[in-house]
Formats: sequence, C-alpha cells, structure tokens
Amino acid sequence: MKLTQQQLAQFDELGYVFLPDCFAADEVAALKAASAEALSQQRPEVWRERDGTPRTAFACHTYSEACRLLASDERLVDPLVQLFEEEVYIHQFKINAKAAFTGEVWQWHQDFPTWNKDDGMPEPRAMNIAVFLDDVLPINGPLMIVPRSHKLGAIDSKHDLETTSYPLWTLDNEKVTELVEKNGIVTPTGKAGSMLMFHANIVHGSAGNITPYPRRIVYLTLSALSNAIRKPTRPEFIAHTDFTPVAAAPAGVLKEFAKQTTAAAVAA
Ligand SMILES: O=C(O)CCC(=O)C(=O)O
Repeated sequence: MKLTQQQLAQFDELGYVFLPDCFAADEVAALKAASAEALSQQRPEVWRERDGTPRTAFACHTYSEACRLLASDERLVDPLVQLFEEEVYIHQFKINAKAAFTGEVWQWHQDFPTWNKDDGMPEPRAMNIAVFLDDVLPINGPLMIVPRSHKLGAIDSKHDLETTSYPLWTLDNEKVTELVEKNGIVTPTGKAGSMLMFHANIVHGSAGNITPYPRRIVYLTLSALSNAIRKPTRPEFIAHTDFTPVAAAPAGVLKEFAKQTTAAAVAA
C-alpha cells in the first residue's frame, strides 16, 4: 500500500497521516485476541502501570503469530519504505493498553529524542505506525498531536522518571503552550482497524482513560536501515538490535490467518 501524493503532502505539512479502515473486522479480532493474551502474561516485556495494570506489551511480534504477521504487513511497511526510500528494520513493536478506568497518561513528547538519547539513533529516519485495536474516541485517551511541530526538529526535553512507570524524555508546559497556541491540537479518532502514521519529531501525548472503554493501540516503529541504533542502553525488547530488513508480506497473509482463527473459534 503506497501513500498518495496528497497523503505525502499532508505528512510533510502536518507531520501525520490518518488512514481509516485499513484492517477488516476479523483481522482486528485476531489482533485483539493476541493483544489480550500478550497483556495478560507475567513477563518482563509487559510493562505495568504503578497500580499493576498492564500498560504496554513490548516485542509481542517475537512470540505472537498475529503480531509477527502485522509487523511485516505491507500496509505498514510499504508507506515507510516509500518515505525513507530505503529498506527498514523493526526498532520497536508494542501494544499500549490504555486500560479502561486505569490507563495512565503519555506525557507530551517527541519520539526521536528518546530514540536518540537512549538508543543512539542518529537521525529522525524512523517512525511510529499505530493500528487501532479498539475504537479510539475523543473520551478514551486518544493520541493528541500538535500539527506541524515536526518541523522544529528535536526540542529540549527532560528525562521524566516520575510521572508514570515508564521513563520518557518529555517537554515542558511552557514549550507545549507555545506550540499549541500556534498550531492547536488534533486528536485523530476512528474505528478499530484504522491506522495513524506520525513523524518522529511530532509533539504528541495522551490523557488518562477513566472511561469504561479500553483503548488498545499497536505501535510498530520502523527505522531506515542506514539509521540503525548505535548505542542501545534499553533492554533488547524495547530497542531491538536485530537489523534484518523487513520483507513486506502481502496483506492477504494476515487476512488468511484471521480467517483461520475465526473458523477455529467457531468450530470450538
Ligand atoms: O499510546 C499512547 O497514547 C501514546 C504512545 C506514545 O506516545 C509513544 O509510544 O510514543
């Protein structure tokens, strides 16, 4: 799946592209089952909120077949190969749970400073692609994005080890206020199965979820091969050091897997 000229122009100007209805209901169901299974496990790759609720399941593409297939699906991989004009590898794969009632905030940040300072990634030639596993609503902690903020490059940030259980390089309130006064905030919301691609330097964050509606999102971070990390300090399951190029698989592969899982569930 390639981005159109219009989508490329929007990405360039605003720093994100929202792509509704990319995955069919049975694919979403297979991914949701995989996410429930991953998030329920007691293993180091499952990061928890301070109250013990699963926050993020890292690296589930290494042990879940549905996630493994998603991580090489052409719908995610092709647009990034198109943008970076070279092969890509998987820097990170995670499912953020943002659980009903207890899902916590993601502070205002850009992704690249964390990848740069913690992992030694040289350039912002990597990007997150989000696949919504639940309907993302204005009320259940959608991503909030400051359009055009990617044009500023990496902004000064501080290492925040306090606000949540997960350390992050975050922006101060004055800077966020200044950016938002100029460019506003958008919250791309939509049905499960939608995708959102956003630039490594776009300023974004999300509020806590106190609704009864969970907001699970898969994030695949793909990096240009020439941009592989140089000085990883985080665990392998957070910043991968397997730089094998991703071979994009046709969308039909995940669709077939989903069909078989649905048939098996009906037969059981
Ligand atoms: O899932 C969210 O709400 C935010 C995740 C995020 O900002 C990130 O992974 O960089």
